[in-house]
Amino acid sequence: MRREFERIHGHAPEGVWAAPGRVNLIGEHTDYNDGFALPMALPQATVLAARRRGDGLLRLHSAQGDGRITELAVADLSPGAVGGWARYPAGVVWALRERGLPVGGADVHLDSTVPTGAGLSSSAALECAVAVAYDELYALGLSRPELARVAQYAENAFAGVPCGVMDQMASVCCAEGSALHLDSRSLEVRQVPFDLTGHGLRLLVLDTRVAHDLADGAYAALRAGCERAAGLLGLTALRDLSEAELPGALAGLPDALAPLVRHVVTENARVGRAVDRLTAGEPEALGPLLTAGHASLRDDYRVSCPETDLAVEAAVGAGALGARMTGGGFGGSVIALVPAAAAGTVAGTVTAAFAAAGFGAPAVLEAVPSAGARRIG
Ligand code: GAF
Repeated sequence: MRREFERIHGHAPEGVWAAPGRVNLIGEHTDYNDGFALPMALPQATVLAARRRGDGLLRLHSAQGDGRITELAVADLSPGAVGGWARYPAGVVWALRERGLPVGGADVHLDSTVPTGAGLSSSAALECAVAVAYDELYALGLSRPELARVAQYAENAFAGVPCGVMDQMASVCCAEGSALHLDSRSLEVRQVPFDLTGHGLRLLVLDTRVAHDLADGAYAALRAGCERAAGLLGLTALRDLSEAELPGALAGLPDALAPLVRHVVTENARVGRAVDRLTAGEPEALGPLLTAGHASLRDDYRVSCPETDLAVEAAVGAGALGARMTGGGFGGSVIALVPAAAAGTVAGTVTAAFAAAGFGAPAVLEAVPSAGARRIG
């Protein structure tokens, strides 16, 4: 990264930072309902080398870009003014300034191993890499939740994607060897040890290669539906509805909203059960919770697609303890918790099932609970 930075920008960087992508074990579409989630960071990350500039220019280069440097005047950044991948890093610098923080320009070189459009939070990784680098370069002293909020604000208000805060919190707060129990209302987090190898398990990521795009209207419509339901129920957010209160609440809701509420409430409960199982040292007991979570996303929340449904069904049929889509949905990736000895069979069976259905071959990765955003050089 240092050599590439020097080649591109003509001088040495002040540092190199990394911010990971994530998979979410359970707790999907709960974050914007003030609810709970249990993500873990991936080894795949966005890496960023940077050096401050005194002239107020932000000069961005990406190894995944077209080779050109995107040059932007920090003082002129405004929502809608930047397109493509550069809107994420530029959005973070804009969001920091919106907070009244004294940030200026920088030379930046980026490289990423997080697959894009796979539901693995490549955009959050990009935002969080910029956020942690700027925090250190400009001595801002922001807390991890504050960095996540800045990155989320950049995505919401600058890039125009109405996401919740889970992906950014995962990227900045996760720790190696653990999943992150996140309360999206308070932004309190707890590291929950997730020892896969010690229990003879592996967590496969089956990327269906059906590109999902959170900027399209479906995510925003679901979010609006949840907010409307909370309003009708007289609640601040659906997080405030318990499983015991659910039947009564559902009876009074329009047919279009009831399944959304059922998903959110049961999903929050599944997060609690998953944390209990991990805390008890029984990671294999996550399996049925994952599969139940998928059924809820498929039947109630309706964000799965034929490829993710087939990956779950084939994985479980081939010996996975449980499987579910992860992330926003409408494509993207499935996670499958598998006994280590069955990993090859599960991956092979899913690939064969895709071929038989006429789908393109999925990409198979392994999820290893990894470190959150940090300086690496
Ligand atoms: C996407 C969003 F960015 C998250 O905030 C979250 O809502 C997730 O979809 C669904 O759980 O990753």
